Amino acid sequence: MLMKRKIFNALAVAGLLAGFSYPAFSATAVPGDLGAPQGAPIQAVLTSPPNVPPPIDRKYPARVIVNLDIKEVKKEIADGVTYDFWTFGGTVPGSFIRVRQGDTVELHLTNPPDSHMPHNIDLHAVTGPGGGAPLTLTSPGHEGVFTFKALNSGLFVYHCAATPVGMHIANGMYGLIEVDPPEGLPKVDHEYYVMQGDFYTAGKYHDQGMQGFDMEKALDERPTYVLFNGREGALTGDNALKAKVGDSVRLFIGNGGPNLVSSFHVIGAIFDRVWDGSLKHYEENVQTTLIPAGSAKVVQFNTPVPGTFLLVDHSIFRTFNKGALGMLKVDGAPAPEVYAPGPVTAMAKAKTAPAAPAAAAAASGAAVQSSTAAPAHDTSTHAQAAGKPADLVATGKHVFEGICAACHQATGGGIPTVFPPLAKSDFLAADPKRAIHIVLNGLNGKVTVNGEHFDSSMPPLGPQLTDQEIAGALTYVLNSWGNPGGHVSPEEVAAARAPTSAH
Ligand code: HEC
Ligand SMILES: [Cu+2]
Repeated sequence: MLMKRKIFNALAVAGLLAGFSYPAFSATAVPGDLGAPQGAPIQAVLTSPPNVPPPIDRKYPARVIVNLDIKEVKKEIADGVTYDFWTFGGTVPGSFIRVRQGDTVELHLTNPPDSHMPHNIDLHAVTGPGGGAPLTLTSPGHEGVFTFKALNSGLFVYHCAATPVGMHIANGMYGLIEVDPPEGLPKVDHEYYVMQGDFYTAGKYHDQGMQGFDMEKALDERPTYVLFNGREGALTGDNALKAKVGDSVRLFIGNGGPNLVSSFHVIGAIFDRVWDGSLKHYEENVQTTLIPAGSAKVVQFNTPVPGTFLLVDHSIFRTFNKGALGMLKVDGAPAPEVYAPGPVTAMAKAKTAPAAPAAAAAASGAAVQSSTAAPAHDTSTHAQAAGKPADLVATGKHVFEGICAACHQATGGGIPTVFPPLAKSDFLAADPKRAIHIVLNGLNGKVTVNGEHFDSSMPPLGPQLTDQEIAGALTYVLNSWGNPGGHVSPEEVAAARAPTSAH
């Protein structure tokens, strides 16, 4: 690095000696250059994820000052698991930077005295060797400064490139810089900042306590965690991204790596537009978009239907077993003309007594893996014949594994922060009959199960399951995994379906 720096300086000096002087170049001769900076220098607005600085409506190129502070911080990577992160601005990903094409960016990188490492910054928005890294290598207690002109519009990754580069990135040293085109981007209701990264801890997934970096796992590209915004749960529950029915949402979505390529997908949404590179051209109607390590895309979609939409890496074990899960909660009235359960068939009606309020189901977006609902129908004939508790449990096991296990897991253990456990659930034990209403009508909002908080949504299953099947599933749950036992009868389910019909 030092070597390169010397060579670079030597070349610059040689250039000057040879009679070059930079202003002698015509400013507009460089493609993408919009001329000399005008007006007083501007202090860049930086934001922490998932927030994005406001769009730039300035009509001229300016000199923009970016003050980026390195922070080495100990933080939770998952509940009860801590990790020593290295960051730009204290967060993973680092502070979001937004400038306009043609701007001259003066970047100040400070490394505080209590840091342990030298760091630098390579911005993919830079045209110049090393993207700024050789000019910004900064020891603890120092500041590195360099200036570049943002010649290309687009969304770009920045990262630390100090040795060992992989380790600096694996520890969280990356972020995004958006270079708005001169005419700006189309207006949307929400812009959010999300970045995927893979993490290599000494212990296994969810091993508690402080976890060090595991170089061997990193070399083998075997991450312990794959995360959005540097922490499991950074974008779920209370931290979910938010929108209202009818809004337009734009995600600035990056992948810091260091190793994995992301198959970014939002369950239940189609990206109306995906920009890669130039913000002039876009792909339409994209279901899953590939984001290479060290790259970023802008995706945009509308939210006409309420509910919870899951942000995932469609290399899906990463989502359900390594933490790569985010949520977008869309509030508003159901839109049954776009998304609704049913229509309920005559046969289903006969089985289920008065039909449950079907439109409510449309409000629930948690229809994750809802195709697993199919096996339940195989059991329905059998279920109709079943009556004794032993048969109920057999039916119930089948229903549970076909439907409930998709979320609550076959072990009943649930998924931290997203799906509560049913095994030894204190919430279930406190009022087993309440569970009948939960399965019939779904459950939204905050619940606490075994001390863990959940703020998610379970879809109503009343329209889809018979009284027999629901009674069976709950009886099976109550008698499995060390739960207190007990029995829910089909009659109790039938009564709960129609609490007000007293004829
Ligand atoms: C699509 C995912 C999903 C499916 C399928 C599902 N649940 Fe749930 N369930 C949830 C979520 C999410 C919650 C917590 C809702 C909240 O946070 O408000 C929940 C909560 C519960 C609770 C109360 C909390 C607890 O842990 O005791 C019970 C009981 C329950 N579900 C039982 C079932 C049963 C039985 C089935 C199958 C018949 C089932 N669920 C199917 C997602 C699901
Ligand atoms: Cu670094």
